[in-house]
Amino acid sequence: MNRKLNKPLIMGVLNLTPDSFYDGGRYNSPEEALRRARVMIDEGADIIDLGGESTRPGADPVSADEEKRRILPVLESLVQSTPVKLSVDTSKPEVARAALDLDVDVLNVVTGLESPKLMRLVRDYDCEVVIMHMQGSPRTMQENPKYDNVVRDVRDYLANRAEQARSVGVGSDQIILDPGIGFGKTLEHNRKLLTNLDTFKELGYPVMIGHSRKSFLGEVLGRSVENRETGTLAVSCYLMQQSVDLLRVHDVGANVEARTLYQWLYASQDEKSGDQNH
Ligand code: HH2
Repeated sequence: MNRKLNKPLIMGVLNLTPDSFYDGGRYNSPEEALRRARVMIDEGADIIDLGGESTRPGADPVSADEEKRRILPVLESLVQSTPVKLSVDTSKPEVARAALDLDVDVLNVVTGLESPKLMRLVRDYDCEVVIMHMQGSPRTMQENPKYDNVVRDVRDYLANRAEQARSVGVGSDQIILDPGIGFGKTLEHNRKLLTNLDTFKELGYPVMIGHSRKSFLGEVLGRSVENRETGTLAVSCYLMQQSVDLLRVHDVGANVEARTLYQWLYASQDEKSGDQNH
């Protein structure tokens, strides 16, 4: 069994917003944001995901101009100075195009790549895209989320979005799928998704999970958002065991350490199975 060295990839979250549920308001200037990005890169992030609009439950949308004003100066500096991949978390074609013009590698689209314009941008710029499932919109998504069967419904939705993207010429190697933990999901919905990840892996695309510091951890542990790093790490280790391909997290250093230990443990298992084969 040969596990790829950097698996899962660790995507570090960098929100340039006043109101994100954990890091909102922390990086108010491009200088502070760049400093944070450099820390995450030093800690071993494989990808940095820049966000200019909070999608936390109840969040109000912001204009494309405001999102660009928040993201583009930081993205421009990072593109010139960092060795890691860069991603932009946006659902607006205008913001996506401006980021792609600056050479961003990944578009992280929490609205399922439903916009044909965004789909064409992904095809034309040949970037990677995270297609995430959300029920409803951030403003109301947690009011009363309902599914016939959450695992099947989310899987069918993601399969359909990926197929739609392929039909306009997006390559299979560009697509990453994400069931969208906490986006129009109850505690039980989140648990069902997290315990049926094979169903998503079977679609044949890399799978990403964004569980970091989310409210399901608070509900289970009774912890505030500031005190959910340990809970996040516990779930990260479980996700590594489930062969998830990318983890989107706020605490990059801790997750990279967990991955190093996980790989070390599996390297010893690989040696054992190698011995048995001789
Ligand atoms: N979660 C958040 C934002 N973007 N993208 C993907 N693909 N998957 C996720 O689970 C995901 C995401 C929410 O987290 P955060 O960015 O920290 O908060 P906010 O939306 O309040 O800015």
